[in-house]
Amino acid sequence: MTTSSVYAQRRAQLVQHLGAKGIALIPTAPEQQRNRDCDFPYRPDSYFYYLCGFTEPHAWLVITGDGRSTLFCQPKDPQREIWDGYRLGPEAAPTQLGLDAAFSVADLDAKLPALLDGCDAVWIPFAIHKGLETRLETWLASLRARVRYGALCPQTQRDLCGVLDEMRLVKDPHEQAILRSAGKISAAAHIRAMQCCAQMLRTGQEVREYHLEAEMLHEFRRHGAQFPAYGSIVAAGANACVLHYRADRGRVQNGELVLIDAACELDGYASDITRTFPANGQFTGAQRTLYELVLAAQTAAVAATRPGARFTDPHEAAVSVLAQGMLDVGLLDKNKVGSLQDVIEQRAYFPFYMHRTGHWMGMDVHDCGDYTEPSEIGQVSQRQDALTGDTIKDRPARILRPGMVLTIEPGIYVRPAYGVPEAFHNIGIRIEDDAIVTPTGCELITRDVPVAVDEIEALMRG
Ligand SMILES: [Mn+2]
Repeated sequence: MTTSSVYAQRRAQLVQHLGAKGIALIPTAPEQQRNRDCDFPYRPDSYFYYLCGFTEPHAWLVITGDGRSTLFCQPKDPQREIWDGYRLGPEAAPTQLGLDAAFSVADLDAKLPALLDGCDAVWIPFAIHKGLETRLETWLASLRARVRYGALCPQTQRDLCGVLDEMRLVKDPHEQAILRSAGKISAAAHIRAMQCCAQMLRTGQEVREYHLEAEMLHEFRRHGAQFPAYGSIVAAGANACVLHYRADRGRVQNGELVLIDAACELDGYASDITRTFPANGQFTGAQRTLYELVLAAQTAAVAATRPGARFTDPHEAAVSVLAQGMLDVGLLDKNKVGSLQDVIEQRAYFPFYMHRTGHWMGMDVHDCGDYTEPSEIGQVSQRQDALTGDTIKDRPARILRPGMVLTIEPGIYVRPAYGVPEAFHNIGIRIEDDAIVTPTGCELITRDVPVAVDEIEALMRG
């Protein structure tokens, strides 16, 4: 299957939802200025890219219920191309991208009213593109001005995100292949950073968090990945207890752990890996105790990730292992918090484990897709949260199906506090892998970098 037929297939699937007289308008992302004369590196909008694979800015895709796809893109311009680079241009776009027609983006205002004429519903992604609604209103107003001459205005506007989110939630083979490649590159980067860290310490060099970040970025780019998929976290020692810490200039000390949550984006698809390792390549007893606990929680969560299970099942499996472990190692005092069941019900584990065990992953690292099962959306139950007292509305969680992709990332974070064993103070551990749900269970696509204590120690040993 050619790449352009992958996109054609997705557009055909979308057309099924639009209705014969529907029309969908999908702009790509705007360029974003970073500071004077400098833009952020350009990345196309995920929905737009998903439907046509086109990466230039200033482009719109229009898909109509009769199955036709029209692209509006930057016109050829020899002068601008000297400065900004090659443009595909509307003449070459239909053949190159497998579309029915293409025009200059400068013709949008002239062409859109005619394309909207006679349509019954306009589908746009709601609340994503600033100014889109205003732009659409201009086109609708100019169409309405012509009703006397027989023009027909659409009656409804509908959110395109719902339909596309459902499609994007289940990854096709083309997407799964890119996700696997992204996972491999990111895994190699983690190994590189681990080995570099131990090597530098062995040779008496000063190690800073940014040294390890640099190794990660080097490895991403070396294999063709365009960007990091999100802001890299490289946290030495106590910094690992700050969940959204960024790679900074903290000193990596012999004897401490390092937590790295960093991964690349390849051809529009994210990966998301966290590893926690001893800076010098050897876990201490206390580090190992907590690490093995988080790993056991991850193993339980992986086992719970299979078709037919709920999205929340891996989280509940991880929480159960972590909570029991917290009682066993003395992070929680049985005399104060009671049994395992009490710990879970009262969320007594929360000071040490305060985030969810995973999220959807795809083009966006926190990918789109409903976390509630669509067929059970009406089954709402209410409960009081044990910690905050807030009323929480629970709806049945999404049922996992083959092709869904999610992260599995339990952790434990111990800030110094009265009553918490001192040996565990300032230890922060997270282990994160990316899983594709398969017909029988799940495939971990990021395990080229190991998680077992002895395997990590082995690869960091000279
Ligand atoms: Mn993640």
